[in-house]
Amino acid sequence: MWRASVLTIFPDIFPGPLGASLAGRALASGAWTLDVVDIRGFATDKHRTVDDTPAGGGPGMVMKPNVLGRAIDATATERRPRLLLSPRGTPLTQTRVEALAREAGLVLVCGRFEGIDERVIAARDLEEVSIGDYVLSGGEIAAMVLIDACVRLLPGVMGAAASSAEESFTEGLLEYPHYTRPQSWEGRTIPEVLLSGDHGKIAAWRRAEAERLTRERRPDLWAAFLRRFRAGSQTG
Ligand code: JD8
Repeated sequence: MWRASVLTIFPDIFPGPLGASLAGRALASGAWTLDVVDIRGFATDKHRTVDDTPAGGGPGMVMKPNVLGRAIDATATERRPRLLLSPRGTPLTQTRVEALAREAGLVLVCGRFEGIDERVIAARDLEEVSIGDYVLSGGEIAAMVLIDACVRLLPGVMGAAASSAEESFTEGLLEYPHYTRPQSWEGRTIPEVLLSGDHGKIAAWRRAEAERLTRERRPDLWAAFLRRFRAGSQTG
């Protein structure tokens, strides 16, 4: 069973959104397990201190290496990637998520404050990953994002319908627009072609819309798609 171990000074915020909907049902059904480790439990002083002032001076506080090191050592981390959520990490991609979902699970270290002491990263061989180029106040929400992305890919978690739709994003295009009843809402109607019953025409329209949206909104993805399309059409 896929196992996520999360090391955090805010254990109470888990499972949070991971306890609802698809991930929550999969958690309840035993498709994955979550074990939350309270880093503060490995502090040794009366005030259970986990942070200290930065060496060399500067703003904020830094997570202490000894406390965090003990928390990692108390977690059975063998056979699982040990990741540190960090804005300076390698950007997470769907391809990486697919690989992580095939592992036995993950050990996720969530920093707070200005970050964690650099020596823990080296000593416990933590791989830094980022969920995107914006600044969060800690690693917890990033860990939830990563877990959610992995859990929905676990065998039996998602329906067959959703899994086949997955292939289209892996193909590198944005999703086509979706509609449902009523046929007319606030004067806006569902595109005629979707009501035609012509499945060939519907598939072609959706494909054209996916390509248009990708071209308009994500020139980076569109350029990558065109490169693959050109490379792919040379070999068949
Ligand atoms: C972990 C502390 C805040 C980060 C000073 C105060 C991931 N994509 C991402 N953006 N931000 C994070 C992230 C931010 C974190 C921590 C992850 C721990 N902070 C710090 C450095 C600059 N602030 C993230 N994954």
